[in-house]
Amino acid sequence: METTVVKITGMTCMGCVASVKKVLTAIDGVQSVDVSLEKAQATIGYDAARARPAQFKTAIEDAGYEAAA
Ligand SMILES: [Cu+2]
Repeated sequence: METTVVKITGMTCMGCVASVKKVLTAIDGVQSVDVSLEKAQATIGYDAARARPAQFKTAIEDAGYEAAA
């Protein structure tokens, strides 16, 4: 399993955290998601054969937040 950290701008409450976690968890190949409001980041564990980091950024942005790898 690969792990990547994505910085996220725009999360203001636990609802945002839940939204981000939901969209990331829905991506095929994602095995674990830890979203921190304090650190403004998501730590994502994934199968590199099935998911690519670019997908995480897109999913976060589609959910209404800014993402930077
Ligand atoms: Cu919120």
